[in-house]
Amino acid sequence: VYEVHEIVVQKVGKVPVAKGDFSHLPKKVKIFLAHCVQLCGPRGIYICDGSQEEADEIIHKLLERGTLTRLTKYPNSYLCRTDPDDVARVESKTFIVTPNKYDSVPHVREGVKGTMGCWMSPEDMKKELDDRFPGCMAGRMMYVIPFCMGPLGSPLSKIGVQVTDSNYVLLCMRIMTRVSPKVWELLGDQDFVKCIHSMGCPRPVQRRVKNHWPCNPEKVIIAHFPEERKIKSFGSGYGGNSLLGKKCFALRIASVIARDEGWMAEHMLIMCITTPRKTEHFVAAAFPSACGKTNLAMLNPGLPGFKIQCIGDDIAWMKFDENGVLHGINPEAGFFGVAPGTNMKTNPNAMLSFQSNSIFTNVAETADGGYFWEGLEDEVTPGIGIKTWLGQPWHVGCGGKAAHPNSRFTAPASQCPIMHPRWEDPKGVPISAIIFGGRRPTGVPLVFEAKSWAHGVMIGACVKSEATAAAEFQGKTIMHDPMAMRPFMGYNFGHYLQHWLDLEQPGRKMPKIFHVNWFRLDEHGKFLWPGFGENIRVLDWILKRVEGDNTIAVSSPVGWIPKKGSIDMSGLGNINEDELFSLPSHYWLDDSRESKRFLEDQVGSDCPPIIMKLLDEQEAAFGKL
Ligand code: GTP
Ligand code: SPV
Ligand code: MN
Repeated sequence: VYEVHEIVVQKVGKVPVAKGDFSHLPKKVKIFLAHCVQLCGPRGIYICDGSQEEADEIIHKLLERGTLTRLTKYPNSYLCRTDPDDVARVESKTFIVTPNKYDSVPHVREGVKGTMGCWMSPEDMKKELDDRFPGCMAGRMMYVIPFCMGPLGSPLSKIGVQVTDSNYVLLCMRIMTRVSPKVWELLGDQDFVKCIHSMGCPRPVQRRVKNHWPCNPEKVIIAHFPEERKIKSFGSGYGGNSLLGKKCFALRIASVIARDEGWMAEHMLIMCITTPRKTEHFVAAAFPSACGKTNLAMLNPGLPGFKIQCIGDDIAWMKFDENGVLHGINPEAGFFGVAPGTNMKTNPNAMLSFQSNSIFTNVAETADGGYFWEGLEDEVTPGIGIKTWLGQPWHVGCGGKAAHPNSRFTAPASQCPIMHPRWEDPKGVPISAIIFGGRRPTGVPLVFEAKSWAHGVMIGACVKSEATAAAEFQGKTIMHDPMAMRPFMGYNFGHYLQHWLDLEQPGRKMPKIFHVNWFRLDEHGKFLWPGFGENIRVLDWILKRVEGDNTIAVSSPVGWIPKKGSIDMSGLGNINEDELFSLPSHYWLDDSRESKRFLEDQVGSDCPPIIMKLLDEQEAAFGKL
């Protein structure tokens, strides 16, 4: 043990420790850092403590360099423009690495390209990484970030250590996770998730740096090693590619840990609804990226007598407790939310969360030092000068987009005015319903309810949505995004479905499962449903069902659907309820067949038979109508 320590100190000894006390770090951390130093060759090590002073120092540097612009309209808030080639997650370069391919991805039909995750063999990945990481931090500082996903000390929380050569990443990690020296104490000699991130732009730089945002788009790679609990990310500084606590750890690595330990790591918001009946319910909801989780989690109810409180807006870790009740925590500490569309009408609580201490990435800027994006037209001084996310002059009505469609705000969750007092409860909150949804322009009604847990798993497996700007896809194609987890699966999706099915056990109180669709269009391409705050009306119906109201639902081939008139439409004006709730047989026959084909092609023999059986039954039921 002593020798290991000596060797590590010698290896690290070559580079100065610019900040922090290397010698008192846990032994396993020292060994990890020695490996990172040897591999990446930084000019120094900076051990972060997460303090405000530390952030101030980094911000000062980034303002001088031009990476950040101060938004003078709000205290301690900044705009960051990335390289225009580094604006979203890169799914095609995101890999799960396991010796056995089928631990990572399902058996897809021969000749079909798998879409439920990308696998690479350890040997091939070694070649890719050897071509990128050696010396990748030359001339740069290596920041060491100790972070906790979940409340410090919660039995549901997990610890990670990220090294990165991006100080933007450090600033965002400080908001999105709990960065603290207490993590070192909590960690002791336990294992942790090892996160290595580099912009892939060693000095002297080879590539022209745009917007003071060094990156390496041609060489982006994001590699996950579930067995070693390790993540290596290269070439991109963008959110889901670089804030490794978020999608890489809290979903891809954590989904594997969750399977092994019997819990769930899901792409879900958690919210609390207090009804006029004074009942309080926590629900979790999974929608694909940019399909409305943040908006639902902070909804401003359009009906009187309801109160909404937020626990989390993107990721939920959930585990059945000793009484068989599913409890969930939000492993994150901040919001990395879609900016466009957010305004005081659609999501006032999000707006109030980022009035200070926030970072805005790829949004536009007003001449009076404020942020701007599509949707804020009525909330800025009329006629004010605007600079787009690319730095070009722009004004309302001149065409083109001011903000990138995937521009985001990064804000501390603690600043959201409606955080639930228990949002950091180490035990988590009891979950009474799970909701799936997506952008479904045709065929799919506003809400329906699964008939059983297994039926709910089938409904989750058939989640589809229009592609959004959160990843590299173009155009409005409808894509399968089962459980809203397609881009975030850490293991074979068929095994994941089986894991969900296996969670149903005697003595457990299984949450009811629902499907919602806020995005159905009429024949003119207009939304049939006002959405946002009015979604409370659907939640109201859902909660009445959770409370056991059997008078408001009727059976249909997709599950329970609202009895006519059972959703409160008061004050909404003209809603075409018949169209909003219709279940066109021809559509659902096609859709059932298409979903079966998807599962046969993409999940193959790994798909639990019950899922196919339930889809067969659905198809047969529509065939009879
Ligand atoms: P990620 O952070 O990518 O996981 O996204 P998200 O699921 O949190 O989506 P978010 O709430 O940020 O919403 C994305 C976009 O959908 C925004 O532009 C919203 O304005 C829009 N949106 C959200 N809810 C609704 C709704 O109820 N109706 C309509 N029409 N649009 C909505
Ligand atoms: C998503 O794409 O689902 C996000 C943003 O929440 S990112 O962190 O980039 O994954
Ligand atoms: Mn998300």
